[in-house]
Amino acid sequence: MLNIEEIRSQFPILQTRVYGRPLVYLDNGATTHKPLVVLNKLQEAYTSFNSNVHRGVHALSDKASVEYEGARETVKRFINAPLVSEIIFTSGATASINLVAFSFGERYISAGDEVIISEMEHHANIVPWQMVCKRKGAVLKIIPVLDDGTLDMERYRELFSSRTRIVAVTHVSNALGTINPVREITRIAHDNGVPILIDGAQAIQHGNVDVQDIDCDFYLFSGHKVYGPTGIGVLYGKSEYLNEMPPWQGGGDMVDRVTLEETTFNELPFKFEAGTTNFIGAVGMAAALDYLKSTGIEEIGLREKELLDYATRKLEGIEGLRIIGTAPEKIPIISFLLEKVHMYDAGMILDKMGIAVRTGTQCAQPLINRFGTDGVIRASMTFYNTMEEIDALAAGIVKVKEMME
Ligand code: C6P
Repeated sequence: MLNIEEIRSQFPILQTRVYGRPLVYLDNGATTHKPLVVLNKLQEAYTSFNSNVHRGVHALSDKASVEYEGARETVKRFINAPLVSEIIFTSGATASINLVAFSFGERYISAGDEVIISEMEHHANIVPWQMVCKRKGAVLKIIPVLDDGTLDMERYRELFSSRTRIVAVTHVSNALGTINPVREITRIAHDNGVPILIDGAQAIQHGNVDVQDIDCDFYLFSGHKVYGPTGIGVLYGKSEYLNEMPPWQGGGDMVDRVTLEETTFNELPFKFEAGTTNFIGAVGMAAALDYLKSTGIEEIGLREKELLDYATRKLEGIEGLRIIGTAPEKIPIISFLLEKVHMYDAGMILDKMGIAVRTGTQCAQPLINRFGTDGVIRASMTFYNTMEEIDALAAGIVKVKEMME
């Protein structure tokens, strides 16, 4: 059992008041708050070892490099990657997907080839693939979403052809909360001889992720959604692909030898880390992953299931409220519509009550449109949320209805 009061005391921003009311933060899908251990680690980094990594022989640079490479080890252990050289630091999930789409695309995708994504992807896992398909003359094929917000697995199996080069799907839908069966999705791709990228931006903070167990070829996430800093993220990739893929960006640290005529590249993972990386962000993110581990990922999962069940029951009881996304396996995200109130009106009135929810397409426009609407209201919870906050949301929605209907 988690001690939620004690946990909440570790997140200073949760004490904030908004318009004089206690903050009810239900926008954790967009970004999570940071515990003191992360904030303290960032302070320690800037005040005691700030110096560029891999570049100096002096003490501070050495300490910063050790901390940075230690953060890479922490990520490797957290996702159970086989090799530390398979962990690449990026600026976030979006950058990780763009890296793969560009670099894998350069090496492996040609005119007439096919890429499979799903209808439930965040824009970050749609647009980079559209760009590479356009550049290469390749074709994007789409796994449809069923009415309950799960993937149409039958259709998925039928999408493969001898021209399929890669599958890119999300582990968890940011808009519906659906947890996809990524092991099965991966096995089907591999049965067809095709590698797979999994977008873990909404998954890694809610349950154990073991990339060897999933057997995916690429996995990625952002630091700011796992209670770490912004501007840092991770790309895990199997060396058999990363070694073959060309660099994405050129610059310092990603090189082996440079002449004015020609350059040879550094080994993994540095080949994909051009320029000064966000080494302090990496160290802060590692502190966040350690915090999650010591809090207990399993306990977090159980707590979040309780929150989801309670919130679902509460919201289902409100007349005229329709939940979009009713998959049997979900993280604590509830997207909904109110029959007679526009989502933006609802979001703005809830805000005045101190309740933060997200309104709109959730950066997943094709998915939202597939449910016959151009936006939803999304309450995304995490383990530090309370049942009282869910009560406040439900009461807030009832008030919105009273005011607007
Ligand atoms: N989703 C949300 O409110 P970045 O912006 O690079 O950290 O993450 C992009 C991204 C990629 N995949 C998924 C599944 C995501 O949910 C996100 C970010 C936020 O749902 C902000 S749009």
